Amino acid sequence: MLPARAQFPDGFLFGAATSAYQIEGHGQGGAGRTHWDDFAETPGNVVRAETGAKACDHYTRWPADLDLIAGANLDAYRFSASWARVLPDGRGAPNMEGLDFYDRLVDGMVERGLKPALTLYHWELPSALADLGGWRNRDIAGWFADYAEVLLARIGDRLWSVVPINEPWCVGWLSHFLGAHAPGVRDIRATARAMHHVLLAHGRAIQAMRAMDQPNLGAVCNLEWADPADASPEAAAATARYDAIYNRWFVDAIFRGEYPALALEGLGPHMPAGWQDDMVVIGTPVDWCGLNYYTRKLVAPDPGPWPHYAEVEGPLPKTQMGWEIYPEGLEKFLLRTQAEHARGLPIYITENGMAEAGPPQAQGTVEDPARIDYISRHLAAVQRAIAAGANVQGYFCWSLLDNYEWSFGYEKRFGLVHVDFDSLKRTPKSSYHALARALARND
Ligand code: IFM
Repeated sequence: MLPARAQFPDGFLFGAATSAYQIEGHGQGGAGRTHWDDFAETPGNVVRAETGAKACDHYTRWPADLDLIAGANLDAYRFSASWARVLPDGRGAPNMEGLDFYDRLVDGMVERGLKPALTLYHWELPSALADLGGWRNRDIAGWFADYAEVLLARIGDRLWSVVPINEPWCVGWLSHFLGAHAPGVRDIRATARAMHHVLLAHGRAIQAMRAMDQPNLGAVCNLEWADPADASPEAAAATARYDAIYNRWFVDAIFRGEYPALALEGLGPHMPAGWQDDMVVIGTPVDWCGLNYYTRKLVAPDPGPWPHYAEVEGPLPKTQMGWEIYPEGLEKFLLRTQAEHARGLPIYITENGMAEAGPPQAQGTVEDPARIDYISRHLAAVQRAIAAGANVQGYFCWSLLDNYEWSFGYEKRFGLVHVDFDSLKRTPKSSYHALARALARND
């Protein structure tokens, strides 16, 4: 059973999150080509080579989707805009149809009493900019700030909050070191540059938005709790290195203006010249700290090249993604974030949820008790962190709809609402109904 709204502090915000490429249907409305289209069309990168061309067809079905959010008694909707829908070539002439779409969408949220929480970039880089080196090219920081200005000049007046980049670790490390996301590069020099330029773009966009008097600007990083696979000093050292790269690089830069030494050990020699001079821009103050949390990792030493670690399968129950369910990690991160990074600023859990497969039953219901249990255990972790003094002010569930789970295509189902990817019919799952009951206001 999910804890009721009344069991959280007054004003605590509940929301659902999605992203543009994962739900909109990027093949419609004049959007430009993105590096995810290129990545997916390269054999072997994505399950069944699926793309976001159709996705959930949110582009035309958005009014019904917003009704679903309001119907779950949620307060806010965390959505993203596609850079390539707004500026098909990443720069230059805007796609008016794209701007009109986001204008209508934001109006639709306001009409339903939902707070619009915008993310400017959730991974669909225009291919025209990828051709110029994408995140490896320092100029991307300026292109990104220009895109922020174009979009916010149109919709900024109605937004509750804005975040420049979703999960910079995925933009930098996952996409340029592990090669598991677009552009699928595996190169340490590209990694160092992408991990720095994505932060520079964040800082430049924050400055551009401050100059426009845009309120309530945040940063959203994904964190995975790291535990050593055994009690050896070598495992402890590997875990500290993993933690530095994954969980400290981005938040240390944004909230402390520095990079962790353990990560610089390997990335330092590959950083762009003069990177130290950018740290003031990167550390431009924000108004809140967003944290996306799903799982933890067990880490062992590895004899290979830096960073000399390997992930080891853990013993805990797992989701459809194979990710261990570990709510204690969320509690620990909230307390660490409060002490070391947010330091009094509001903290939001901007994504949390699980993938679980389950088809609709004959009577048109989808039973997902494991998701209810997952959310309820993570909300309990939030309550414990609040009781221990963390300034947590909201929780967003990932995700409203089953959607395009990147290199896993449409196979992994994170939604509170089931989507039939042939008919595009939406069926709220039992977790959706449980959330609606827990969040109902009795006044
Ligand atoms: O689907 C993703 C989302 O795009 C970013 N955060 C994690 C989710 C689940 O993998």
